[in-house]
Amino acid sequence: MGGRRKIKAAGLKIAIIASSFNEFITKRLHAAAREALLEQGADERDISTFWVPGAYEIPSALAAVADTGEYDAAVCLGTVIKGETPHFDHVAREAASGIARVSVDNRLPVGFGVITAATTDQALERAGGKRGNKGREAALAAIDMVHVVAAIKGKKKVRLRQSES
Ligand code: INI
Repeated sequence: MGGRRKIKAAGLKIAIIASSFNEFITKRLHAAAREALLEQGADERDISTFWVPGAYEIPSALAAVADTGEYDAAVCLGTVIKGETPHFDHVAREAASGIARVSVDNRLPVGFGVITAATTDQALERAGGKRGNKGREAALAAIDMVHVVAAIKGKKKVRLRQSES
């Protein structure tokens, strides 16, 4: 991800939904997502993590989170690896489309941090390796979207991005 404007997570209540399948990778996404939220000013007590069995279960947990009406944003984390099962395509598709649907239907800003990769090595590259960390990216996107939506509702003009480098 390129430059990032100053965004703030102070005062935001954020749910992280993470799937336990391929947990050794998703844990890295989770650590980076939490770190990004805290770095952006979120209070530890305002971050709740809910672990689900696999990526397929993320949308229903996200719907439950949305139903509470208590969260400003959510971050969805998971790792789907093609090598492991022929039903990779179903899991990856349902996770992605379910997350998008729940997010849009509930007007809940959600960061998408579900890795879909052909191999474990490719997944690790995206979980803190040479291709960054999808967990961090998703956390920053979620809080970014809280501010974008607020600006749209307030009809304010905002600069969405500014270069850091
Ligand atoms: N779940 C994942 O999160 N990642 C995977 O790679 C995966 N594969 O490959 O099977 C996976 N499957 C489990 C699925 O998400 C459900 O938990 C399971 O089908 C029970 O509903």
